[in-house]
Amino acid sequence: MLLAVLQAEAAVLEPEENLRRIAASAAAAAEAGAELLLTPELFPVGYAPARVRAELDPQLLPELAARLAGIARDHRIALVYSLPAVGPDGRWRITATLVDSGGRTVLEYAKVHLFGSEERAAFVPAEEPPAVAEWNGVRTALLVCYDVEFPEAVRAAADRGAELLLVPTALADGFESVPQVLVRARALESQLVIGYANHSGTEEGEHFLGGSVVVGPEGELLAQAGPADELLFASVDPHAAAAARGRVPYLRERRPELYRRWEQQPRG
Ligand code: 9EE
Repeated sequence: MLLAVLQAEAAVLEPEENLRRIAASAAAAAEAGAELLLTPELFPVGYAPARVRAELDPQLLPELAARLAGIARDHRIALVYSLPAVGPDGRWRITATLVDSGGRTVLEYAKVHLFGSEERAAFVPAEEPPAVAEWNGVRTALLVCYDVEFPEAVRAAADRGAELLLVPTALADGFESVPQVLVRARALESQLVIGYANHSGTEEGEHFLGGSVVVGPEGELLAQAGPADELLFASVDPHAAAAARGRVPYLRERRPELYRRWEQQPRG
């Protein structure tokens, strides 16, 4: 199956402009035969936690979500988008959503590991594990940005059966090792496909790396973007995760009960 990844600079607090960009990318991706378009963290509102929290009217969020589902439906392509969400507790979280090509919600996830003081001032960290749902016959899960840098988070998705992990991100310049080393290692150690979609350019003074990747379950690069705006495509084998798990049984042979006991042991 063909996956598309949008890497671009978002306009901070200009959702109309960002939705136009997503719609144009969805049209181009569908035209090229892609079944899914993955977009970066908070792309519809721009990656600017303090300003988004202070200036975005949360009443706009349901309408933005409905219009993003409409983009998926109009172009007959599944879409992963990331928006802020206000919980019943009134607190803001960073979320990601997968809608299918009919605009129906398949998965929702809220970011568990917030990065840095600005994110922590604007949002609260969620506590639910990544859910897994079947999308186009592939067990799929979502994480957001910094979450994927923690092996435990990816393992939690793999342990629930995920074979495809889709990750909107906002990674600054200078952190090449995250897509090139950590994301590839996460895919190899948990034996799944990872799509990692970053911003490029500059938003609110922050320079983004670009360098979005799609990685296979042997840690191999299936596609990688340069530093600039790009619509990246990767052909993904939906059976590759099962094949890798057949060759090396990490998931079956790990010893979680033992690791839990190790964690509970006093240490000197
Ligand atoms: N938005 C984020 O969660 C950014 C994570 C960046 C972590 C890193 O630079 N290693």
